[in-house]
Amino acid sequence: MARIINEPSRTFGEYLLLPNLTTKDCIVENVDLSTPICRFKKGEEPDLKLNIPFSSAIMQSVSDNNMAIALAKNGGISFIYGSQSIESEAEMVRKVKKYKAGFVISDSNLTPENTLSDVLDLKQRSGHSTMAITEDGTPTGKLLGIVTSRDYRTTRDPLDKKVKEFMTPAKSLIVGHEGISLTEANNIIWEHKLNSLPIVDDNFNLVYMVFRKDYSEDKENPRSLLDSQKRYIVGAGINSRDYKERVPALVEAGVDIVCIDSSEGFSEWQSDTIKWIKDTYGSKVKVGAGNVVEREGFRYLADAGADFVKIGIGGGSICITREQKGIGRGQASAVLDVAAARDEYFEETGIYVPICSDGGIVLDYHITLALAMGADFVMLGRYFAGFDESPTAKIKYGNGYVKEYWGEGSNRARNWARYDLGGKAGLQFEEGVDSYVPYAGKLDDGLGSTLHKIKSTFCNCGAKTIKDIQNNGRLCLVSSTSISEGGAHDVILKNQ
Ligand code: RVP
Repeated sequence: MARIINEPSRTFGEYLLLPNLTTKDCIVENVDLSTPICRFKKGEEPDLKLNIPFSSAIMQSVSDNNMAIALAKNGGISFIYGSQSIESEAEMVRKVKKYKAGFVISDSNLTPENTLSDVLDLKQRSGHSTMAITEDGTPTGKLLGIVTSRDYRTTRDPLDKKVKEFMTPAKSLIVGHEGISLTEANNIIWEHKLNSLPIVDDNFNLVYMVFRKDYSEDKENPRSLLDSQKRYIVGAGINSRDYKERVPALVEAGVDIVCIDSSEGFSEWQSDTIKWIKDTYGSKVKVGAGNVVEREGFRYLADAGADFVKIGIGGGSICITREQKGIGRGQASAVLDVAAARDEYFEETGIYVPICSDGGIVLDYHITLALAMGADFVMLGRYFAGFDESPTAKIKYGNGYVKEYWGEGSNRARNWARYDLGGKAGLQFEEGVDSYVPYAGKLDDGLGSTLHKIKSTFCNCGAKTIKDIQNNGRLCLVSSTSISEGGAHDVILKNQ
C-alpha cells in the first residue's frame, strides 16, 4: 500500500501572519528585500543576488526580453521562456544584455522595396509608428531612411507605393554615433525637435534608436539588477533534452543563470542536465532546477548541484496538472516542507541552496507568506502577464481590458517537452489552459504597490529582512469562518 501522509495539503489562503513588536526604525524605507538566487557556502556571499525576491515565470505569455528588462530595472529577474528555438531564445537574452536604458534595438524595420501596405501592417502589429528602413530590413542593417506617420497619407497614397518613394532618406536624417551617451542623444533630440534619433556605427549600420518618449529612462532605478558591466541580469529556461546545444548558445548570448523548466523535477534527467552543466562550466554557469514539492525531491536536486530549487506542482493559475494526473501538493505545505529540508541541508553540509516558491500567488500578501514560510524568492506568471510589458495582446473586454495568458502545458504553447518525461506518453493530453487576466497597467506601478504592501507587512512583523521574517515570523492557520471575517462583511458596499 502506498504510504499515506496524513498532514493535509494546504494553500497560502489558510494562513495569516501575527504581528510582532514594530520598533521605531522598522519603517518601509528600511526594509531590505535582497535575497540569494544561487548556492553559497556558510560565511560566504552568493555570486548572484536579487534586489527584490521576484522572478517572472518561464512562459511564452510572460517572459520575453521586454519583461526581462522591465523586471531587472526593478531589481528582479525574468527567466526567458525556453519553449522556442535555441536561436530565438538566445536572441532575446542578447537583447537584454545589449540593452542600455533609453537605447532601443529597433524592432520595426523594413526595406526601401517594401510598400505602404507593409508599413500599415507593421504599424498595426507592433503599435510603433516610427520604422527604420535598412538595406536588408534587419535591426542592424545599413540605415537608408526612416518612415513615420508624417511621411504618408493613407487617404491619398496608393497602398503599393514603395517605401523608397516616401521615406525620409538617410542623407536628410540627423543621426547619433555609437558610443554617444543617453544625455547627449537626448540633447540632440531636444535641440532639433526630433521624435527619434537613430544611432549608427562607422559603416552607417543601425545600432539603436533613441526615442523622445523614453527621456525619463535617463534616470536609472536605484534597485536595478545589474552585472559587473552594468548590463541587466537575465535568466533563461532550458529543458533536459537539448541542453547540450541550448546552454552553450545562451551562455554565448550572456545569460546569467538558467533554470530547468519542468512541472516535475525529481528525475534523473534533471540530475544529468545539472551534472553536464557543472562538468562543462564549473560554478560559472548557475542552474536552477525543479519543480519539487517535498524534502526528497529537494535533496536529490541539491545533491546533484542545483544552484536553486523551485517548488510547486499544480498550483499555477492556468495549471490543471493535479486534475489531469493527480500529482501535486498545496503550495504552502510544499514550501514549508522544502524550506525545512533546505535548512537541514545547510546544517549538514554548510551549503545554502535558495528555494523559489513557483505559482499559486493570488493576493499580494501570499508573497509575504511564501517568504515567511521559508522561500528565498517567488516566481509569478499570472501577476506579470497582466502588465503592459508582457508579450501578449491587450484586448477590450466588457468595460475594461484583459491580456492573454496561457499555460506552457496548454495546446497553445505546444511546449509538450516540459510535460514529457522523455518518452511519448506526455504528448497525449493538456496540463494547462488558455485564458485572460485583467489588464494591470505598467509594471513599475503595479510592482511598486505590491512591494510597498510587502514591506508594510514586514514592519508589522518587526522584520527588516527576509531572514528576519523567516526567523521571527509567526504564522497561524485560519478557520473557514474566520476567512469571511477578513474581508468587508455585514455592510452594504457603495458603488456596486
Ligand atoms: P501563476 O503565477 O499562478 O500563474 O503560476 C505560474 C506557474 O505555473 C509557472 O511558473 C509554472 O510553474 C506553472 N505553469 C506554467 N504553465 C503551466 C501549465 O500549463 N500547466 N503551469
